[in-house]
Amino acid sequence: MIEAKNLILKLEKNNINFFCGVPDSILKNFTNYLENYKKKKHLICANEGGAVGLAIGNYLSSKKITCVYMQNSGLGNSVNPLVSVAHKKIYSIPMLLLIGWRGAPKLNDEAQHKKQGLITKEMLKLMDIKFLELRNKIDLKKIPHLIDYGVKNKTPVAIIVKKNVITGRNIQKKIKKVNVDRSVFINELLKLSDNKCKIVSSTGYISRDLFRLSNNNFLKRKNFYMIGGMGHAQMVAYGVANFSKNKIICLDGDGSIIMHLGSSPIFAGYNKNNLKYILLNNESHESVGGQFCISKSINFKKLSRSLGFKRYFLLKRDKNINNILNKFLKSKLNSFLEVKINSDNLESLPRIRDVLKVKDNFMSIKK
Ligand SMILES: Cc1ncc(C[n+]2csc(CCOP(=O)(O)OP(=O)(O)O)c2C)c(N)n1
Repeated sequence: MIEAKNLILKLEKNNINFFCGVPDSILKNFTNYLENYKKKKHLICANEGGAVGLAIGNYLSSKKITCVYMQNSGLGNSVNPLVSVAHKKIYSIPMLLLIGWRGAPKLNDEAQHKKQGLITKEMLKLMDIKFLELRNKIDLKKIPHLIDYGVKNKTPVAIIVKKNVITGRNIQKKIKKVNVDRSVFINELLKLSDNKCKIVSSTGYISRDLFRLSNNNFLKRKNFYMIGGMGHAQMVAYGVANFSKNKIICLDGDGSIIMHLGSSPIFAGYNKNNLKYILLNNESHESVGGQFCISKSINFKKLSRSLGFKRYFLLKRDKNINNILNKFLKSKLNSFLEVKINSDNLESLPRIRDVLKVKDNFMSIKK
């Protein structure tokens, strides 16, 4: 096991003085340690491609390499700037990727991580990115050599790391219970929307909680859980609504809407009234450790208006759920509901495993 602090000190000793990326549960201790760093040294980005872009820009003006951290599911988001800008055959820009390796072979992980876990090394090889797997303290000694290789050859290099390798102090974040509880809200949503209403939910705890609360009447409720493809729930919901008469609700998270915010004006431009958008805003990336999210500084009322939504509803307190949710569900105009929710770290939520059954149920294919 490797102490997060020692890993960070090692990187800093090797001339890395800027960290950026998208949070990941495997790297939770690493990003927890960076949390007190100022913006000039650490920035949480909207998506992994953006983080690679930042690393490229940093290098262009400082000649120093940046550490870009991500979960391997974010590798896809970063492929484009890696292979069409940073690659040796184009601008040849060094950087160090630190990748949380979910779904590594022989490890039992969730459905969405299985394929990505198997192809992570292959993807790096295809992109000509030299990498090492960090397993223990001894591997720390290999890092200077890897960074050296990246700097000398002016190319991205990578470290991949499995679960439970990077340790750290268990920081218990103070949880303010002033807003709405996610579970209470989802329960009300399931009660107030009829069974024909279909919900497309985003990655992480939101889908797992919806799954848990819908499970009693699994065959009656038709939900599509976006266990992977973070940030794409909006476009999936749009596609479903496009060819359906049913009411479709996109149940999204703040980290997720921000990851691919460009989809939002497209979503808002949908011109039938069977599609609705709900943002569960806890101002954090709760499912992977509660890291900061830039949503904290966004005024979603103003944003939703300029994205093209005709109505904005805000829900902040449990006692108003029924009233506001009813108005929102009945609204004929394309509407955006922002629900300010508490963070709760409910790691014990069930995992969604039988994904083909979920799809068949959603598409009403009976077997
Ligand atoms: C492309 C990609 N990058 C990173 C992750 C890891 N990840 C899973 S859930 C999550 C946080 C989602 O945040 P938000 O939408 O605000 O929902 P919350 O967890 O707060 O409920 C992250 C970063 C991922 N699944 N996919």
